[in-house]
Amino acid sequence: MENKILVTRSSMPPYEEYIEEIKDMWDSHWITNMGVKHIEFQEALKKYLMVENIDLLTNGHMALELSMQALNLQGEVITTPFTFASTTHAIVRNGLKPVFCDIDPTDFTIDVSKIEKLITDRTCAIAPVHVYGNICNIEEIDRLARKYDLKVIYDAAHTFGVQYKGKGIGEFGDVSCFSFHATKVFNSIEGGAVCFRDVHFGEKIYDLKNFGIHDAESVQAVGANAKMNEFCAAMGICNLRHVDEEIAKRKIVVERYKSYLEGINGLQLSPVQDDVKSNYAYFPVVFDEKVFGASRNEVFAALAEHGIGARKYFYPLTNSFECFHGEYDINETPVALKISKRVLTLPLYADISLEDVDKICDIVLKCRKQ
Ligand code: T4K
Repeated sequence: MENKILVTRSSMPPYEEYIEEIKDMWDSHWITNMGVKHIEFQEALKKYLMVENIDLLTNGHMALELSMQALNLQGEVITTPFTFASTTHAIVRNGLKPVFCDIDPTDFTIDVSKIEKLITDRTCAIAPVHVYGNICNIEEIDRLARKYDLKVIYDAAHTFGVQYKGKGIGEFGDVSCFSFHATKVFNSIEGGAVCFRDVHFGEKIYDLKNFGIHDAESVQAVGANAKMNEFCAAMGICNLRHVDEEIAKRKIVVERYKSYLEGINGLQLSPVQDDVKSNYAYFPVVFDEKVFGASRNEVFAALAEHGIGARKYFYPLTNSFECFHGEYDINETPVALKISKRVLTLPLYADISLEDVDKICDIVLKCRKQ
């Protein structure tokens, strides 16, 4: 592990800062179930993410799963297979049917021109994913949702702190689900949040994350246990103090990568999106083997030989998972299929040295067969 450069590395606050933050708990003995840290973290996040309503959960996955339950969805949900297992699993675990839409070849989010023909009388919602920090076409999704009376649940796991047209990204759709997992731009060790429009939805989520318990003598829903504990909330409070600095450092790393890889024939990088304040979450590179002179898998192997752990996010597509027993046809999402076979996310975190970035780019470029 020691000399390896991995795809990411968790941001940690100064040790003393965290110890100071958790000290009170040795007096109070209150370590979970919506304690003071939970409340403080939630308020701080509400401000930082610029959202009206927010609730904390144990992770991003439970944010998605319980949101779909709270919305009382039934039938089909239009989504994409170019995502982490979580998005699709949240749909299936709610007894809903995922209907896979293809992705846009430039920003890897749902291709809005292909949504309408997937809508049937069984469609109840759209679950689009903001991928790598790139945001979906929010206006068009909003228009379709209104036209067909559909709910919109954004998977915003990759878009912590992203703003669109000066608004927090969590303000769009009916619900946006964030992840604060250790591998994300911002972490609370494990953690997640839902940002939502409807206060009634908020009341439901609050109950659902606590077994559906409404009060001491009334259990109104079949809920789960998805409460964020006080140690995670304390980590979140500390990391939030440093997140702007971390994002600024990520930007420098991304610019360094671009200085080597932008404009190279056969390499496609993530776009800079209009009106978007980015969080520099991931650095994906799509390799066109014929033009570049090396395949994604060859580059992956060359990096691995040097102890560099790039990752194939997102490969395989979720609609090809064994657990679905061939229920879905991957050829119905050809762009997603093509990108998933060609994409590699290169190491990106605030403290990666620019020398390491240079080394990674050098290895990538040397893979080309002359
Ligand atoms: N929706 C989307 C679009 C998502 O990407 C995710 C999660 C979710 C929903 C669900 O949110 P959560 O329920 O997780 O909050 C990782 C993460 O576990 C997962 O959170 C994340 N997406 C996904 C993209 O990546 P793995 O299996 O690739 O993680 P792992 O353990 O291989 O870690 C990757 C690298 O991170 C390691 O090589 C080193 C570094 N690392 C990892 C850990 C666990 C650290 O530096 N510290 C750590 O503690 O899934």
